Amino acid sequence: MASASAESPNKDQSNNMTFNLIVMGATSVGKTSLINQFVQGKNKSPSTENTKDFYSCKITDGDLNVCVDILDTHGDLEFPQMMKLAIQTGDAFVLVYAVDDKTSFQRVCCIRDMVLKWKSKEKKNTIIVVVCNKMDLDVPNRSPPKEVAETVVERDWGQSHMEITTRDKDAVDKVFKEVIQRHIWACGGSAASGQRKMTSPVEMIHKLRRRLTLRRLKPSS
Ligand SMILES: Nc1nc2c(ncn2[C@@H]2O[C@H](COP(=O)(O)OP(=O)(O)OP(=O)(O)O)[C@@H](O)[C@H]2O)c(=O)[nH]1
Ligand SMILES: [Mg+2]
Repeated sequence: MASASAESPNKDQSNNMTFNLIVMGATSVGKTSLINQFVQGKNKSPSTENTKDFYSCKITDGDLNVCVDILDTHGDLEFPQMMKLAIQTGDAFVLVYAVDDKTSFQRVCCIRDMVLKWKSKEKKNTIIVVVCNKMDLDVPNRSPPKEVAETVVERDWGQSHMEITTRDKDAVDKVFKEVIQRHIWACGGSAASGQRKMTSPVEMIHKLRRRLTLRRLKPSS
């Protein structure tokens, strides 16, 4: 584990960063398949440690060494205390639902409510990436429709929504890249492409809000 600095709890002076990523969602939506595809993929370091539910990956991102500790949870995680503990240890969350399971998006909404409840201090900054899985299946009457899911997650929650099949390694890697980059942004580091300091989605929202407030304050001529 990287030692903590006063500036950020997750980033030390030697450019090492570590964070806990929790993968949650209803039963059989593909959480374990998602993680397996990622840790078996090209981003895996030789030192990757796997136990049944816990994976530790070292990834190089520009000049940063990022250690991602991934916790795989079960869809039937019924005990509230277990759920609470998983949520409280998480720095970022991937919430998975399946395109062919109507109730699994509702489950994502419930988990997101619990994340906000149990991470009340970091509420505004909690990173959540919602993944709609099994996009390889032909589902005629998708529920909720894509537009509704995207509106809820991206506009109402200000989070990321991605559609994938865990059979597509590139798509899976993009999910983890999104989480890792958002975490790096949140810690004030630079993004994967290196030199360019990128604006985080949260910063962009703040800037937009500030601009709108200023416009409202301007006296009309
Ligand atoms: N068609 C399709 N099937 C998938 C996909 N991803 C996973 N599956 C299948 O869905 C089933 C459940 O996958 P898991 O990864 O075990 O799901 P899980 O969410 O970890 O399930 P629990 O741990 O029991 O909550 C398996 O039969 C997978 O092969 C996908 O992208 N497309
Ligand atoms: Mg599983």
